[in-house]
Formats: sequence, C-alpha cells, structure tokens
Amino acid sequence: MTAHAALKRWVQEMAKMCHPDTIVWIDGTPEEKARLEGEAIAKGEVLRLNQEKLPGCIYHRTAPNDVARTEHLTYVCTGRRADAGPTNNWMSPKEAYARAREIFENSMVGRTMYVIPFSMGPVGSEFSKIGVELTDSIYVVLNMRIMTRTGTRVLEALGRDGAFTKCLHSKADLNIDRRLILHFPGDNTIWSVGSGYGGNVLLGKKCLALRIASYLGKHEGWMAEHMLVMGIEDPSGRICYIAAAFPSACGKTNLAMLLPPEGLKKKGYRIWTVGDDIAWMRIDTDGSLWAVNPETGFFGVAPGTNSISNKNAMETIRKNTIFTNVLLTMDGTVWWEDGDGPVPDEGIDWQGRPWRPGMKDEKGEAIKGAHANARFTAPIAQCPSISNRIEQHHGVPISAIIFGGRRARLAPLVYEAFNWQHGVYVGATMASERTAAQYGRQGEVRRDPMAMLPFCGYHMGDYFRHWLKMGSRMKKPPKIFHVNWFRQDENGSFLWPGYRENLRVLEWIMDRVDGFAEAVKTPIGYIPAPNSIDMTGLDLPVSVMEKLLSIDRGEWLQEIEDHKKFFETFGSRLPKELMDECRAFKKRLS
Ligand code: OXD
Ligand code: MN
Repeated sequence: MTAHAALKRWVQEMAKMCHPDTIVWIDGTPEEKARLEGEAIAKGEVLRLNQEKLPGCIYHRTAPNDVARTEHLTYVCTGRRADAGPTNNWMSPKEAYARAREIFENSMVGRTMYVIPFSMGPVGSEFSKIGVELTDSIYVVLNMRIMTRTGTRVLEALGRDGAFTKCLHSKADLNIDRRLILHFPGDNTIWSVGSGYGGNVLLGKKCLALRIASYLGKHEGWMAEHMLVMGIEDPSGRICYIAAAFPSACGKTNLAMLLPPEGLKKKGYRIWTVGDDIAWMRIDTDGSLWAVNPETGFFGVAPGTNSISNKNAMETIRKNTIFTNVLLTMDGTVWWEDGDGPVPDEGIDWQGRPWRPGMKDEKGEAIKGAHANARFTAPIAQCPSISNRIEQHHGVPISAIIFGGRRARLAPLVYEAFNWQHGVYVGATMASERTAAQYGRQGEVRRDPMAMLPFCGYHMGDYFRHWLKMGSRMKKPPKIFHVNWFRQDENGSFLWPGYRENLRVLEWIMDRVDGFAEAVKTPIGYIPAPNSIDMTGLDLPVSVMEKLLSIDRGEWLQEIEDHKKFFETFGSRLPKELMDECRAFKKRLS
C-alpha cells in the first residue's frame, strides 16, 4: 500500500463518511484491468464488445440525465466570493462541505471504494502533479487507468509525505438534484457527487488538470490551459510545436491528429500529436515556454468522428477503448451519427432501447442512435501520430499559440497578434457562436476567454494578469494567432473546407514564426499577404480567399463595444493593459 501517513488517514476519514463495504487500492497492472472489467460486466456496469472486431473494448451507458458536464452544479469554493470571480459559481467551503457531506454520508454502503493514485504528467517529473481519487465506480477506475498514469509507481513517487490533490467521488444515487462538483483550491481538494459522466467524475481531467491546476499555476508561476499540443514536422525534418485553444466541441481532437491534405502531401509534412485537450506550460531554463500533456488518453466526442474528419482517431479506437452512450449494434460493435458507414439496420440506442434508422419521436424528430455527446476513451499510445516526447519530463518547446472560435462572420481565417500583450487581448476576447445543437439563441456570441470560461479555477481578471506576467518573464514568447475555420458566405455555406486543409494555415503560421511568410498589417493584426498561403491542389477561387481574409471595420467597431462590456464585468481586477488594448484597437479602426 503506502507509507504516506496523511494519505492513509484521509482515506480512512472519507471511508468513515461514505461507509464502503471494502477498500481496494488500484495498482495499475494489466491483471487488475482484467479483474475489474470482469466485475463491472458481472454487475452490468459495462458490456464486453465483440472481441474479434473490437479487441479489449467495452461499452457503457450513463443515466439519461447524466450525459454532459453540469456547469450550473460546478462550484469554485474559495474563502471569499470575490476570489472565484464573476465567471464561476461560488459556494463557501463551509457550506459546500456540509451540503456534499449529507449526500456522501453512507453513499458507498454495499459498494467498494477504489483508491486510485494517479499522476498528471510523467511520473516523477518536477512538472507533474499527483492526485488520489476515491470512487465507488469501476467505470471511473477503468477510464482513469486510460486517461492518467495510475497505480503503485505513483504511490512510490509520492513517497512518505509528498503533496497530492484529494479527489473524492461517489455516484451516490445519480440524482441531478443531489449532484455537486466542488473545487476547494485552498485545500487542494475536489468533491464530486451524484454523477457518472466523465467530465464530472474523471477528476484528473477538468477538475484537477484545469480548475485546480490553473490556481496552482498562478501561485507557482506556470499555466494550465485548455489546449491541444501538436508538432508539425516540416520537409527538412524540423518539428515546430504549437498549442491551440478552442472552446469545447470546436475540433481540437481533429486538429491534434491532422493528416496532410493530398495537395500538400508531397511536401513531406507530418503531424505529431502531443495532446488534444490540456496543456501544462512552464518557462524553462532557456527562457521559452514548454508544454506537457498531463493526460495519457483521449476522451473524445464520437458523433462526427469518421475516417474523413479524423482517420487517426478511428485507428486509435480500434482496441482497448471504452465507448460511452454510442449505438450498440446487433453484432456487438458500435456506431454513431456521422461516423463511418454503413448505417446499421438495427441496434440498441444510447438509452438501451431498440433502434432503427429513420425512427422518429413524438415531435417527429429523428431519434439518434448515439447521444450527441457520446464518447470514446482511448489510450494516446494507440494513436498513429503519437509524438515520441509524451514521456519527456519537460515536454516540448512551444513556438506558437493559436486561439480560435466559431464565428460565421467577423473573424478572418487567420491573423497574427502584434505582440504578446495584444495576443492576450485576442485570447481574452475569444468567442464562439452557439450552433443549433446548443441551448440558447442561435448565432448568439458567447465569450469564452482562452476557451477557459468553464475551467478557470479563480478570478478571470487575475487569470488575464497572470498571462501578461508570464509573457514578460519569457525571453522569446511564442507568437500568438487567431483562426476561424467557420466563416460563412451570405447563404450560410462555409467558405473554408477545413479538416486536413487547415494544415495550409498552420504552414503559414510556422513560416511566420520563422519570419519569412509575407503578411499585411491591418487594424486587427497581421493577415496573410495574397498568395502567401500555399493553395496547391485546393481549388478555391481567389474571391473566396479574399472573403475569408476580409475585415469589416464597422463590424469590428461594434465588436469592440462588446469587448468593453465584457471586460467591465471583471471590475477592478481587470488588468489596465487590456482596456488600453481595447482603446488602441478602436483608434486603429477609426
Ligand atoms: C470538454 C471536454 O467538455 O474536453 O471540453 O470534454
Ligand atoms: Mn475540453
């Protein structure tokens, strides 16, 4: 087990509250995986899929009311309300512990409490953080074994008195009225109760690696960001690493595993995937920014993933994968909407009901086989484009940071910020439009600074200040860019083909980093000079490219008013530099 007295004491204390029948310490061995899968299958928590077609794969359904992160039940519990800031739900630690305690009390009677020691980042790296999650869900254990480094080696790295994040989870009765996702940055503690959905219960991910880590990063001088990390190997064999932040469901996983488009293939580019969701970044001894992916797996959205949108993901999930809330086919395989064909003639849908294509509900709407947020959990080691630097303790050096949103109008295909401070302004004012699939008015702009709106564990005004400070400490800060793959014409059709073709934009970004791609200075930043993006093999009329890069001063002037209003919500904690950027931008446009 462990010689760590404080850890043992805490496990005992939590067990006294939750009252499990037994306590099992997770060791991370393959034998343990086989045993746990067997138990989960016997209990009906998961199903074994067709082992010939999907070796090592299992299937799980969540409760129908428990299919996505519940932001309205997610709290940052700081001593003072002001420290959580206007973008987080807040509860006092005293009230939060008391309310959750009532739900945790006896929640594990008749169940086993699993103790999962896990490391975010390579075990033993000075960049990594250790957590211990207590849970009554075997599904959580099986997922954590894929998404993080777990088991005895982590306990060894923790030693007798190492620091760790205390993560407590119970499904309890999966009642949404008794569901709470609580973060206590001051206590390095997370309590999650009443849910079985990944984003709420795999506590290493959003809760630790973003909310708690962003808080730790501010205090310790590093950054925890909602970013993919990828390496782009150019024809000479040099690899340039970039980190990119997009709001949830805007294609981070697809971009991280990009395959070069036909037209650029002969140039010899290769993409190396470091991570698809989270980047921990520090200034190294060379004065530049280095990033590690703290995770070891992908928890990706299944619908829309297919051999065209993401061939590497389809290869990754052929074995040892957990499928959640997808359609189960009659031969024990899986399928989802906008996946690879053919559409099965029948199956069992994500709610466990018989399903056939074309079925309609009482409102006449198509019944989907898979939930729109159905997921796959797969080991990064199975990704054909995996970077060979995943286990490097210092990660990879970052040359460029990319922000992006989904904007039908306004934002051009790509532009480059003038400098770090301007780049922070670009990230802080990032926004995405709601699509028909999301709750709220269609087309409505939702500000999502650095794609961290639901994940920043402290006051966002202080977060912006931290970004500015990090830039001033770097010898050579990465260049900052903004991309928009989603610009539309007057008829609502996308102007840019996206997917693999995005490499053309990344090539321009790399060339800008090296200082030789041509650009035109505009009030919003530098945009590509005509013909500076390689269009070999892509038949896109020049007039469309012009539209993709066009800047409408009137629309931007309106946008700035919205930036100002948004900034005002942060009150006196907003760094003055960002309002200065706002004013300077307006002047450039007038
Ligand atoms: C997200 C996710 O919601 O990565 O951002 O699951
Ligand atoms: Mn994410």
